[in-house]
Amino acid sequence: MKDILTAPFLIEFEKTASNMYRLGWDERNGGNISYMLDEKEVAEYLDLNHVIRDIPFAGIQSSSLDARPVAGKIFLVTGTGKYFKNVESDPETNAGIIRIAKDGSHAELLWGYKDGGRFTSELPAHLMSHMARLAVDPENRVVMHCHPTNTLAMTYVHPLDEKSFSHTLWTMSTECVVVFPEGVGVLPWMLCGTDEIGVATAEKMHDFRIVLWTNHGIYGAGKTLDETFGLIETVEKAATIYNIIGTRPILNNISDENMAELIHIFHIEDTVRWDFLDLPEDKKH
Ligand code: 2HA
Ligand code: ZN
Repeated sequence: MKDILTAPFLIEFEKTASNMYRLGWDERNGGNISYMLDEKEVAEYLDLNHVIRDIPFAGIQSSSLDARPVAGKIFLVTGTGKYFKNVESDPETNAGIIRIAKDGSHAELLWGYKDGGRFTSELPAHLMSHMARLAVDPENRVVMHCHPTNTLAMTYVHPLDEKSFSHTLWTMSTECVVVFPEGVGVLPWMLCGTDEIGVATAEKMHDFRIVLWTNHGIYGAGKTLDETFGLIETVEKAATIYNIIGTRPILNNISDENMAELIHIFHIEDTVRWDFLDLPEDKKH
């Protein structure tokens, strides 16, 4: 059996947490990551028949979380109350590897949460988001939540409707429409850690890989840690430019016609939200 601390998936996870921390996205115990692992890969490092302990989905109502679509799946997940700052130096305490039980009713701990801890309180939102993303993209593996400063600030001052929020972000950097052509989903302020916010996030995840939580942060989903990190990084960059511009008048903007050119050059005609642009019908395809 190989040493789990040398596993590439764990090392990449640790480095991602460190990068997110250094970018100021995860103060204190803010943020959480869940990463669906490949069972065969995990079996090189852990005895999959050895369950350290069962962890109930405490506080999660079975009526809203039916985890059966991900039963048997293995996830690497940050721990509740743990700091992103410390994941890299002590992954076994600050993260854990869990398998969703066969009947979807609880999780089996295979490694980690060494101090008796458990997974993030946001696990309902994560699992519901995984299931929602997997339904539209079978290759989705990652759900990431964090508190990027500028995106958060923008939710205080920008109208929250998805068309206008997405459009503003698209105009803040030429690459934005290419990186997230579906735009971003936006939720109003909601109580975090609850089934309700989990259900609302997962509903948005059918249409978006990025869901903003007003006055709180961001949920991102993707096929890899890099892709998901890069998505959030691009949104946060756009929000930073928005905040730097502030209330000064914009003299030179990216027009919807410019965006149509980008859409054609990058062949994202089928994924872009055309209804988030104001273009005549004949310019939309
Ligand atoms: O886990 O970010 O939303 C800490 C949080 C909760
Ligand atoms: Zn949070």
